[in-house]
Parts: sequence; structure tokens; C-alpha cells
Amino acid sequence: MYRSKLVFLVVVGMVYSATTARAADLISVYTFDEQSGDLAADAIRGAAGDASLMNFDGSQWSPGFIGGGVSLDGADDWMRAVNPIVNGATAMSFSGWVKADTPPVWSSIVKNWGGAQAGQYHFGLQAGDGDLSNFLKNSDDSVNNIRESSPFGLDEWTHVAFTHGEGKHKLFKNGAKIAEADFSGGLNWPLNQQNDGTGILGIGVKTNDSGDAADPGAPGYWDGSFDDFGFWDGTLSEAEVETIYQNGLQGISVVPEPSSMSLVVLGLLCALGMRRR
Ligand SMILES: [Ca+2]
Ligand SMILES: [Ca+2]
Repeated sequence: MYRSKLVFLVVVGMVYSATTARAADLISVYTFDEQSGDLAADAIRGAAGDASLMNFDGSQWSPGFIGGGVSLDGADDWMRAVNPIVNGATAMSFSGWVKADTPPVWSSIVKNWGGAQAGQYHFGLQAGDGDLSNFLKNSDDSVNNIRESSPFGLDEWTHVAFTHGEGKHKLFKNGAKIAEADFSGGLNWPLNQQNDGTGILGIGVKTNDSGDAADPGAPGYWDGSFDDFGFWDGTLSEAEVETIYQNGLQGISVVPEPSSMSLVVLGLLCALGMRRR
């Protein structure tokens, strides 16, 4: 009897694993749950993905949408990390929760983009119009811009996402697709970021070409709050984006629950425990 229970648990674990397989792997997450200090930890990459908080005055850790969040002053606060997306990536996705108090010109969410040299992605609010917008640039130097074309709501937590891959560039708000375009190709860092083999992720900013400072011309600081930022190395489906949004409403982060393999091991341990009795 215990053996059949054991087999059942293993089979359940395998089926669960097969049905939850996904094309896109989560490669970087900022939960912004720190509540102190000048680093935002990456729950996937560890120290290699730490984001450095620049020009914050100590009052940055605030209530978020899922646990804690980080608050940016719209004047000079920004964060810098190693870009989680590889140079030449032909697919990627980003998801996060954001709240805008005001919409400074070119308000930035996440960008790998220089002042003069375009990069992989440029996600935020469009110019002075203030609608949700993303730009991608491929290795043919073709820049694609998709946008919502109506002003972004202020003072409310909003789920935002974009995906690249499978021939499409898509933009999402609160789980729903709001814009898409045909687009494909590899995404490359600004040339000046390739000298040391490291691309730059600017959070709440557009950096200069080398990524070591905010672009003096159009820094695009964010005035408001961020929470639960995730990057994937592939293309999330529209259903997956909707699920991430719905999970967020339930207070569930994109950080994965214990994996299906852990469930298999847990099942085995439970079964062995039962056998001993
Ligand atoms: Ca959080
Ligand atoms: Ca500041």
C-alpha cells in the first residue's frame, strides 16, 4: 500500500512538472522587500544581480503592492544593476508593478538604453504625453515603439509588462494586451556598454551611453513606487502575463513557489516517513 502511495506521489509530481513546463525562464527578480540599506537584492541572481540605489535619501523603502516596495523621488533617484538580458537576445519579457505620483517627461521603468546609443529596451511613459510605452532595437538597427496612447493613471498600483519574441513585440497593462507590433531580431546593448562584456540595467532612469550615470539630457526619473520586477529570458504568453497579474492581485510574487522537483522530493520523504511508522 505504501509503495503504491509512493508511486502515486512520484507520478503526480512528474505530471505537475510536465504541465508547468514553460518556454521562458525567470532570470531576475527584485521584490524590493529590503526595508533598509542601499541595495535591492535580486532573488534569482543573488549578489551578481544586486541593484545599487543612487541618490536616495533613506526614505526609499515604502509599502509596495506585494510586501515592501521602493519609492523614487522623480528628482534624481535611480538604480543600477547588471543587465539580466544577454546581448543579442531574440526573446525576453518583463513584468512589474508600478505607481506613478506624477509623470516626469520620459518616466522610466526599466531601460537598457543610452543617451545617444539605443539599446535593448526602453520601458516607461512616452515623452511628455505620459502613456505607457516600450521601445526595442534589433541588430538591424530597427527601432520599434509600441504605446498605449492614453495617459497612464496616477496614484494607483498598476501591473505593466512587455514581451519580445515569436515575431511580436507586445505591451500589457493590468493583465491585458494594449498594443502589439510585428518585430523580431536580436537585441543589443549600447555599443559603449560592451567594452567590459557587461550590459547595464537602469531602473527608474535612462542612463548615458556607458551606463555609469543618468543621461544628463533626458534622465527620465520615475516619481512614484515600484514593486516585484521580473525578467524572463523568453517570451511569456498572453495567458502567462494575465496569470502574473491575477497572482499579484492575490499578493503572490513572481518569485517561484517551491519547484515541482521539490514537491516530488517532499512526497518521497512523506511516503518514507509513513513507511517507518
Ligand atoms: Ca515587494
Ligand atoms: Ca534623491
